Amino acid sequence: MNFENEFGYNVIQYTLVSHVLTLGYAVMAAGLVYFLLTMSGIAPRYRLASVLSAVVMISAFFELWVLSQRWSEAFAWNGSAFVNTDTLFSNGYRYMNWSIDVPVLLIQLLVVLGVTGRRFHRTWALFVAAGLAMIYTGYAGQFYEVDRSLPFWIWGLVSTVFFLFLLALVARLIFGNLGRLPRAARGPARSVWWLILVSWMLYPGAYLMPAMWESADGVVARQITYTLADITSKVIYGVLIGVIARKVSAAENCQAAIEEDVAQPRGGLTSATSS
Ligand code: RET
Repeated sequence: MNFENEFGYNVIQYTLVSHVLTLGYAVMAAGLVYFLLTMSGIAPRYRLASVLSAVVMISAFFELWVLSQRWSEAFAWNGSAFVNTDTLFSNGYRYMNWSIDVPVLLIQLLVVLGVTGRRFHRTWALFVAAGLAMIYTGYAGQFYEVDRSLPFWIWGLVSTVFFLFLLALVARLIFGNLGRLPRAARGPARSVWWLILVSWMLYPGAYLMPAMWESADGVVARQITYTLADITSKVIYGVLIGVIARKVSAAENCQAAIEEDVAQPRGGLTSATSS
């Protein structure tokens, strides 16, 4: 039993969730095309960042697709509301997806910040270990979200410790490497920090939703929160990582990156002054 299976839904509530889950996987498909097609403007040594964005898109696409299918199978119209069938809806699929995406998202950061050698492997291992620990302790806790007995709070708390550790690691990594980035890439790198801070915080918010808003509207709010978190932490994040990779590539004299830089001034007069 999960939070979502506790309630019946009116037409608006049911359809909102259905639409928002569809938006989720549609954005992942769009992101996949974007990341693959913009790869050519990045120097080969940073292209791994685009490949990893594509990996994130594929895994999230399938997870959100399955979740969306589950939503429509788990409830049926009974003449006055959408009520439970014998299929359960579960956010557990999301946690399985995070076990792929969280390590991959963090490794992208190492690639574009130009961390190499022993430092790369050490931070890589810490990211994977702390990321998986955060996810699987949270996964254990979410099984108790309906009665919210002790395990819900204990596992949630343990997961939060790993989360804070990861945030500290990311902050140190970004701000410690800012000086090694070309000037044009420093702004986007700072934005990546704020994006991670805000978008990752939405996930514990969704975990806590049963405790804050125990109703069908709470379920709608939770799925909107998850989708917002997914789009920002995976797609917008990937776009920013790509911007950094292109700036670094251009600064390292990668011809393709220089030619594809749409923000590069064209020279000459603008149409407003020339006419
Ligand atoms: C849990 C359990 C409750 C406490 C905390 C959590 C944090 C989850 C996070 C998930 C991030 C997921 C991402 C996925 C992208 O693909 C596990 C909900 C702190 C931070 C970034």
